[in-house]
Order: sequence, then structure tokens, then C-alpha cells
Amino acid sequence: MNNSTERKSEAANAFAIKGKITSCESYGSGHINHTFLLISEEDGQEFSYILQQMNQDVFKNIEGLMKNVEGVTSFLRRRIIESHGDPDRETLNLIPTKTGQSYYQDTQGHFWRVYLFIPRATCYNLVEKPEDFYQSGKAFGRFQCLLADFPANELTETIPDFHNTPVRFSAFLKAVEKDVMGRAAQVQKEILFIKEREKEMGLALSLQSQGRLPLRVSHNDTKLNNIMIDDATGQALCIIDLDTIMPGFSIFDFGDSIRFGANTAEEDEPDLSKVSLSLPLFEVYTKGFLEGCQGRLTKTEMEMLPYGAKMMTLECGMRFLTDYLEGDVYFHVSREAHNLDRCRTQLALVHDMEKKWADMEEIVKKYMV
Ligand code: ADP
Ligand code: GN1
Ligand code: MG
Repeated sequence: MNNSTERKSEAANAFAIKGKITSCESYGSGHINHTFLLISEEDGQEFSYILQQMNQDVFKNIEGLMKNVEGVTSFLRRRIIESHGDPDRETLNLIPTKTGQSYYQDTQGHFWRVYLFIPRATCYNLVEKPEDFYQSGKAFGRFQCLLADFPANELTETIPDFHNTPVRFSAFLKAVEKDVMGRAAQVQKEILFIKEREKEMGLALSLQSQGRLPLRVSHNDTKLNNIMIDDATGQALCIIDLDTIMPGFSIFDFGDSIRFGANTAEEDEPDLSKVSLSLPLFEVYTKGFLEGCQGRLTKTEMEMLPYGAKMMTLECGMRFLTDYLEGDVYFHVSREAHNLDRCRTQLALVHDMEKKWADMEEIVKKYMV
């Protein structure tokens, strides 16, 4: 057994899972945590779990993060039971360790957790049916609505300044200046594209400081593959990846979904001619999201939805480029220049949104209530 297999097995055995472990393989396409599908067996019956090694470089306060996850999942579980839903499939469920903790620290100091595996449901990297995207908009809108009653002061800020675009811009400028990998010369076009949009980056924060944009409990990572769609009903079933739940802006939760799901190409598509903003997808998501929010958004929040989409896309492109310049230390990569490809799709999408701005605003107006 190599070191990582040993660590995985030590971690898996620390949790109160049923039966004997029969396999534990890498799973999913997240960029941050290490995720494994854990299968066990007892009396001929098979049980499935998700085992995750949490990313300690990204999340510095694992205890606070797990308190958020425990708080939010138990809150959601109560709500789902009250409305006669299925609490094992409609929210994440943590499996405790054998000593009753919500996470485990292995002998080398790494942190692990286990969730019940949600069967018969899929996380998509690309919208296959517009109806799925409508469903996901509705679910993220509803999720925001539901968490409106959650005591926000109990939440730990798992990553401070997570969607503070001006702070992300400063980090980007620093990476350009240091250029530790000697990669800046080949990405001058991208650097310029980002710099040209600096003025737009502080708008959400300045509206907030004028009391015009409310801070809400938000998910902060609302991309399509963080929502599970029920294979049988086609409805959004469960919102996952709760690591970044903290106070934030509704327009950014909306925007991150558009960035990922209304793109006609995958996030890391090398052929930029395939990248564009699908207006029909933008429209179905807007409709679903606003329905899900049930009239809770203010007029300014609704008017700012296109801006939220553009800013999340620009910020994400900037973060991918920062990571490329710093030597791919944050996002998991699986090929040469992977982060650069990702950056380029995001910037191409920003460019296309700028061309379609009037249409985006028109669509939002149509669904404003
Ligand atoms: P990351 O932060 O790295 O994106 P996620 O928590 O989103 O990690 O998990 C990565 C992938 O693992 C998801 O996209 C999904 O495919 C799968 N996954 C996570 N939790 C579950 C679960 N409870 N049941 C089924 N699949 C899951
Ligand atoms: C990361 O964890 P994952 O893969 O769902 C990142 C998001 C980015 C996204 C880009 C904690 O999301 O902020 O938008 O990659 N999560 C964190 O795909 O940094
Ligand atoms: Mg994820």
C-alpha cells in the first residue's frame, strides 16, 4: 500500500460506516477537495458513501467550516422532514466518526469527512436539457430563501474576501508582478483584458456600502456540478459543496451559475469558438431563480443580476490566470496549461456577455416581479 492508500484507508475506517469496505476510488470533478466513492458491504447488501479529504490550503479553519456544514445540513434536514421530503437525498448528511465527531484528522494531520452517497442522481458539467438548468435556478433561489431564516451570525467566514473582486484583482496584479513561473509574457492579452475592466470590479461593494445591496446568507459556489439532478424525475434534488456558505451577495450566487451553466462550452474547453453565452439558458435560469427566490430580492438586486453574471465570470477568469501565473497551486489541474484554458474560456464568455448586454437586461426585466 502506498502512502495515500494508507491514509485513505485510515480515514475511512475512522467513520461509523456500515459493514466492511470493499472499494474506495476517486470520484467526481471538483477542483478543490479530494473526493472518493466509498463502498462497503454487509450481509450481501452494499452501502455507498462519499469520503472527502478537505483542502487545508484553501480552507484554513476546518473546525469552523465543519460547524457551518453541520449547522446548515441539520437545519435543512429539519425543513425537509417538515415538508415531507426525503432527508437522505434532498440534503447532504454527514456520517460521524466512531467517536461521534463530524470530521477526522488523520495521523499526518489531514482532515476528512464522510457523507451519505446520494444515489440515482447526477451532477452535470454541461447543461444537457434546458429544463435541468431551469430546475437548478429554482433550487438555488429556493435555497437562498430557505437560508434567509438561518442565523447568519453563526456562520464562520470560511474564506475571507471570497467574492471580493477588488481584493482578487490585487492578488492577480501581485502574481503578474512576481511572475514566479515566467509565464506572464505569453498571457499579455489576457492580462490587459482584465486590467481594462478594473473600474467595474468594485460596484457591488460600493452599492453595499450605500445600503443598496443587502448581504445575505449565500452558497458562493453555485456552479451546475454542485447540484444533483434526480435521474428519475429530472428535478433538482440536492445542493452540495457547502464549504463556502457564508454571508455574500445574491447576485453572485446567480452569476456563478450563469458563468458555468449558460456557457455553451465546458469551463476548460480549449476551442474558444465553442464558448458563448446562451441567451435561452440565461433566460430559463433567470426565470427559475426569480421564481425560487419568491419575491425576496430587492429591485436593485434584480437589476444587478447581469452584472453579477459578468463579475463572477471575470473574477473566475482572473483567479484561473492568477493560479496559472503562480504555478497551479490552488485549482486541481490535469493537463499542461489547464488553468490558462480555463481563464481563456471565462474571458471569452465575458466578451460575449458584453455583446449581449442589452438582451440580458431585457430578459431580467421580463421576469422581475
Ligand atoms: P469540490 O469542492 O472539490 O468541488 P464537491 O463537494 O463538490 O467537492 O464534490 C465533488 C463531486 O463529488 C461532486 O461534483 C459530485 O459529483 C460528487 N459528490 C459530492 N458529494 C456527493 C454525495 N453526497 N453524493 C453523491 N455524489 C457526491
Ligand atoms: C472551485 O470546489 P469547486 O470545484 O466546486 C472554487 C470556485 C470556482 C470553481 C471554478 C472553494 O469550485 O470558487 O468558481 O472552482 N471553489 C473554491 O470551477 O475556491
Ligand atoms: Mg464542487
